[in-house]
Amino acid sequence: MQFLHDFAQREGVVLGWCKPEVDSDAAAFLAERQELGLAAPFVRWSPTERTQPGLLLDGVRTVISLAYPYEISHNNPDTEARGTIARFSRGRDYHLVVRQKLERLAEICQARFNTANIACNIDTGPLIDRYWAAKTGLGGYGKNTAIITEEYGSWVTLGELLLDVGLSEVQQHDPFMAGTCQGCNRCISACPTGAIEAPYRVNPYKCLSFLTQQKGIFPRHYRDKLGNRVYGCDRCQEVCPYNVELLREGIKKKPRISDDDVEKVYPRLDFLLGLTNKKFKYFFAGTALGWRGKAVIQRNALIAFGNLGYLTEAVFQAAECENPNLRTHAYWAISKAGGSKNIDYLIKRLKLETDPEALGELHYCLSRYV
Ligand code: B12
Ligand code: SF4
Ligand code: SF4
Repeated sequence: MQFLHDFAQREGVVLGWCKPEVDSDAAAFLAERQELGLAAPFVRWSPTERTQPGLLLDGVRTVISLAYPYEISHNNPDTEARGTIARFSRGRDYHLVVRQKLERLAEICQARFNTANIACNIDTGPLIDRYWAAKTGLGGYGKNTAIITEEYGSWVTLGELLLDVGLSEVQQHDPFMAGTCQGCNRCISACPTGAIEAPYRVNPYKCLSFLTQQKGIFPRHYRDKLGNRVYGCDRCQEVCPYNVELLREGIKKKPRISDDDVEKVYPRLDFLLGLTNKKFKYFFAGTALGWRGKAVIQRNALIAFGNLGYLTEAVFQAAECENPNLRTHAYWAISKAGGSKNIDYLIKRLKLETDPEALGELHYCLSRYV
């Protein structure tokens, strides 16, 4: 399948392909996670839909898995209070980039095999991307559940192309066969919240990546662990031996994010808190965190302020804004900074706060001081 090798080379991606054989172990694994209440709540597909490509494309005979390496270099530029955006969300939205690559490949397959019966799947689609990547041998599971490729470590995002044509050189790997992962357990030890409860088992409700994306109150017992992350978490990948060297060197094939884009990589926390809806769209539409909306990112920025022990006027403005969720997290940040002036400010807010949740937070924060 030289044309696939050529495509991968030209587009700077990794490809693997396999037959769409249904694997009952995978569906059983997903069903078990669901029964234990450990499936991510925003995934609405059933275990059967997630493991059977035939439900997405009638007559499917091949699944091509694609791994797209994203930008990973860039260091926090200066000492200003800044947040960190996880690498998969930096630069152009990977959903768009992977879809574009899959569509380009679809056009080539269409012309070559004279078939229009082709489907793309990415991220929010039914198929479980990592499973198909492992099955095609494109990469293998790490204990942190990430797919690790030889060339780009686990710094890749994934998608699939489904074809009603059989291909040669198919790889048929057993996804649940240990092999790629060196088993060093560094990811498990480094995870700030203990979310990797056992090898190959991540509890999403403990995972900071999940928590930074959830709306509402950020669980109090995980706020300290968040550090300055405002979207996603890379810790269990940063320590993986497959990734460490790449982090030092960067992924050379990819264009670097320009230095002008620093606010999309390490945004100043003040800048985030000052964003209007229009400005948020201007900066973050077209990135993978654009869909999440401004309020969640600002909530995370307030927690980051608290963890850095650093306050600016923007935090006090958030403590008096219209959004009770932001007020709640601003109170937490102010109380973390401590100091009699800040505590007096929180005491004054007791008389003015009307939202029950925010008032509860004020009482909690003050109980540590008075
Ligand atoms: C829900 C989801 C999440 C949830 C839950 C993740 C989880 N591990 O359960 C949350 C929000 C926490 C999350 C976080 C992240 N995610 Co996410 N996420 C998804 C999504 C939408 C569905 C995944 C899912 O439902 N998995 C179900 C669970 C049960 O599967 P699993 O945890 O991977 O478990 C597998 C292994 O345990 C394996 N297995 C089981 N037993 C055994 C035994 C052995 C011996 C072996 C070898 C394997 C094995 O089989 C399971 C089935 O795949 C996918 C996109 C998609 N459509 O697939 C992206 C996806 C998995 N996420 C991705 C990314 C990039 C991330 C983050 C790195 C983002 C970040 N920097 O913040 C983190 C990493 C956290 C982590 N350690 O997994 C990429 C993964 C790329 C890669 N290289 O693997 C995906 C594929 C998105 C994409 N299209 O590129 N994610
Ligand atoms: S850090 Fe070690 S145990 Fe974890 S995925 Fe990487 S090689 Fe495997
Ligand atoms: S992404 Fe962060 S919180 Fe989630 S499992 Fe990895 S290290 Fe733990």
